[in-house]
Amino acid sequence: MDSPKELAEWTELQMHWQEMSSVHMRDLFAVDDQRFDRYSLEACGLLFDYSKNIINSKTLDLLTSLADRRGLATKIQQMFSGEPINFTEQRPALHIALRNRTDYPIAVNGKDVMPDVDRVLQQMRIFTEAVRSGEWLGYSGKRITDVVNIGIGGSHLGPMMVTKALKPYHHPDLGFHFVSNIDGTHLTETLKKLNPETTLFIVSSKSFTTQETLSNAHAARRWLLSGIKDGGQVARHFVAVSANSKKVAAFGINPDNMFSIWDWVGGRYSVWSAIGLPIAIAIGMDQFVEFLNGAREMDQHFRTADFSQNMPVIMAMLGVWYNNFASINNHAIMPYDQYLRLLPDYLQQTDMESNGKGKHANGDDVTISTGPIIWGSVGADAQHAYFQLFHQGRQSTTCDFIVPVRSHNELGDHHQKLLANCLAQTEALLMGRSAHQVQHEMRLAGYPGDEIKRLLPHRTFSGNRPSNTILMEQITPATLGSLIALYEHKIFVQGVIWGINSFDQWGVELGKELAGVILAEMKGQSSEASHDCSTMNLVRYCQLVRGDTKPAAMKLDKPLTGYKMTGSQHSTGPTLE
Ligand code: G6Q
Repeated sequence: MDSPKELAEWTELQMHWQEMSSVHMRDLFAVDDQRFDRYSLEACGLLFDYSKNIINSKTLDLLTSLADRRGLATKIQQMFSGEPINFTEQRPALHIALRNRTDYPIAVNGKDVMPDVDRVLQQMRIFTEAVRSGEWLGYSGKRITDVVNIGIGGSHLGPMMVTKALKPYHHPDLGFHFVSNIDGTHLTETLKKLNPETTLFIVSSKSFTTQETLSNAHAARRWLLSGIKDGGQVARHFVAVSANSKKVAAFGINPDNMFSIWDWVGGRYSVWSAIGLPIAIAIGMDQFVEFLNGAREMDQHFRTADFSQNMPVIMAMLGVWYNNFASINNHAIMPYDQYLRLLPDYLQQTDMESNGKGKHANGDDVTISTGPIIWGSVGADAQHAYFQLFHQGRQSTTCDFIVPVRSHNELGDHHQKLLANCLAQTEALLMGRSAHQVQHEMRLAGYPGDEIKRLLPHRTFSGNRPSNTILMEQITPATLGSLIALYEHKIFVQGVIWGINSFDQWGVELGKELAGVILAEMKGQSSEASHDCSTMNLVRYCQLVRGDTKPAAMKLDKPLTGYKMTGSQHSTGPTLE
């Protein structure tokens, strides 16, 4: 696929934005008391209200025509039938197969993948039941009390976010921990609280070559071995999730304790696979299947609903509308639910790693804006942090407000207050506050005339700031599954419109390569690589300050000032070595 820019539909949308940019949503609501009915829809346990957007029926018609013109229906069909839509890596992107609980066959290179998916789900069931029931024992005969997932990126963010989001469904006697960072602090602080006899490690890495994960896994094994006489007992404490059985065996994990994933599962789309093992241990396999079912329901909706009633398609096209025609290139996601606090981080990866791309399928440079900057955090805290900028800042942001109607922890009227805060924000962003209204309120509050005049400009709000609101009755495994799948499909649709590959990640691969070169140099090994003088001096500075490289290998262009060079005493040896 190439650029959509030359299409007549694109030009029409550009012209249409010229009309809409002077429209205030307040006026759209004023003339249409059916606007909510018209621009909201319910599916898969989610209510999606998109009426607070700068759109009218023409906008949606034009956006739908663009989606048609980009062949979206065919692309959806290609994804669901296992075609290699990840065209740079020549692979399908088949997260939908992982939740295909109806088991219609999905073939990759002529082979139905569903029997493998079912086999691993069955393996997960047996294993999770053994851990949850206490039948799976550690080396000293004690039952497992803590599970530590070691992974990074797609092998970390999904399992962590979902495990934490579904806390009310957890096994009461098991604790869950997630270690990702190569910074030794992460593992060290995590292990401080744990007992090797009762700790189970899940090493999650599709490639099983990722430096951060492998380093943490080795350090965790040393920690465990320091207390065990019989090294063979390590098997009771380590399992792996990977597509690379050779590397897993080389690490020393028994192949019986490995859960397979496949190259057609993208890292950031892998939470539905065995990468979700910590979730399954936490909530039990039946609830994990409910999580898959929620996603499958969204898959069915996405695949079959008319675009005009299709939640992921509408959400995606609204994103295109703002990103490409209104030049709003950032999008904030605010879950009003403490359990969902990691959702923005998770979606940040899913979206930005998928659609932060600069080449079309034919290799041409992309000259339109693609993936927006995704950010956000939990409400109501966010209101006391950066919402000021939403209301009066010069930067524009589009927002998703996500809130369950019922809390798992109904504490007095806390949840009604939380709901009220969330809905009030969406209303304020829409309506703003006119000078007339502020004047009236200040008069009623007894402000003198000159004070009203002085403060009036500061207390008025323009409004007309777009937002979506997503409600669900409660966060359950199924509603969470639907919600995540909604965003996954939204991202896919946008990738189709922009003509990019949402399923590769060459930038991540680059990062993995680059660190290797500097690491070797940091350790004093000579290298062929040349660096700019900034990077070179920063490397040398670190070597000098740490003092763990031979002085002969070092020379700084500028001498270090204010630093007492005491050599290796500066390097605080990791406690896990
Ligand atoms: C996700 C990316 C990336 C990946 C990590 C971990 O789509 O590919 O975030 O998940 O780099 O990779 P491994 O699972 O191979 O360790």
